[in-house]
Order: sequence, then structure tokens, then C-alpha cells
Amino acid sequence: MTPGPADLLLVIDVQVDFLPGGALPVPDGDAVVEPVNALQYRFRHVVLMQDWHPADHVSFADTHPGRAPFETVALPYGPQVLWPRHCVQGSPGAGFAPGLATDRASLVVRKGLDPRVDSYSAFLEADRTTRTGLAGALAERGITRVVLCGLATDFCVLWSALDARAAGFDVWVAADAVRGIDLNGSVADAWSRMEAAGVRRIESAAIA
Ligand code: VGL
Ligand code: ZN
Repeated sequence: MTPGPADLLLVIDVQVDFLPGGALPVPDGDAVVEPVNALQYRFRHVVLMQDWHPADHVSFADTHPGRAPFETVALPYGPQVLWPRHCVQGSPGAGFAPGLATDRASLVVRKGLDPRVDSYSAFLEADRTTRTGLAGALAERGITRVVLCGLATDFCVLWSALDARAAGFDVWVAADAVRGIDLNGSVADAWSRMEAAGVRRIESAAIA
């Protein structure tokens, strides 16, 4: 694949709290920084996503007395996995990973700001109704193809890829530039769901 003017690199949540040592570490998460940077210099259009929660966010286990991280609770919009508190707005953990290139992006989009609603997806919050505005921004730029990379394969990358497909984009995931959390086989599950939705898998070396 040779990126052209209608192609976008969508960098998902490469943030301090998702790296080893962070609040919600993705195993080997820091390994994405180098391939993500290399990819950024091959695309004309780059968007950086940032998980960006208020301190009392509904996805945090400590917002639900008696609940522990990685349990699932029922919320008005459906089941919600509870997480350790992470990516709190303005905190060091919410910042971009050290070494992540940020000079190429034309847009940084933050998600998960509503205290009552989570948003794994870059396009649509967990209520499946509230839009982040990203699809409109991409439409205005004439984007037709989206290549995803970043963290985590089985949550924010997965949901963003599925919603990008649903929005009509041609969608690819750079397999060596993502890492997953992997709760009960969720990484393998994510790849099969993406494949079933027509999301294509590519190695970043094949993008030049
Ligand atoms: C993510 C869990 C909670 C992600 C964000 O970026 O994949 N996962 N918040
Ligand atoms: Zn989050």
C-alpha cells in the first residue's frame, strides 16, 4: 500500500497509562511507538486519538463501590468492563507516550469525556449514539481509507475499526503496530470480529 491523499493514519491511544508501568498497562504496549512513528511519516493525514476521562468516570472501578477492576457491570447502554482509573484529563498518565511523534498530526481527538459514557471507539461513544465528530472531519478531508495502529487491539482499536467500517471507510489495521490487553482471549476474538467485518490486516513494512 502506498498512502495517497485519501488515506489516513489513525493512531489510537498511545498514552502513558497504557504503557508498562502505567495505570492500565497493555503488555508490550511501548513496542508500538517505533512502528507508529515510522508510519506517521508515510501518511499525509494523521489523527491522534486520546482517551480523556474525568476523575469520576463511569468506566473506573473505584466509581462503583464494592467493584474491582476487570469486572463487568450493567450500565444503561449495556455491559461495561470496569478499569483501573486511567487517562484522567490533564494527568501525566493521559499524556502521549514518551517518544511518540506528535508533529505530523493535523488533529487530536479526545474521547470518553462524558462522566456517564465510555468510548472505546474513535467515532461513536458506548451509548452508540453520541458522535465524536471524527467521521465528519474525515469526510471533509476526502478520506476514504483508514489505517489503524496503537492501543489496545481488543478494545479501542477493535471498536474504532468496526465503526470505521460501519461509516463506509476502507479499513486496515497495522498488525505489528498494535498490542492488546487480552482479557479471556479478547485479542483473538478482536481479530476474528474485525476480519468478519471486512477489516484488513497489514504489516507496516508493506506500507511505503
Ligand atoms: C482502552 C480500556 C479503557 C483502550 C481505553 O485504549 O483500548 N481500553 N480505556
Ligand atoms: Zn478509557
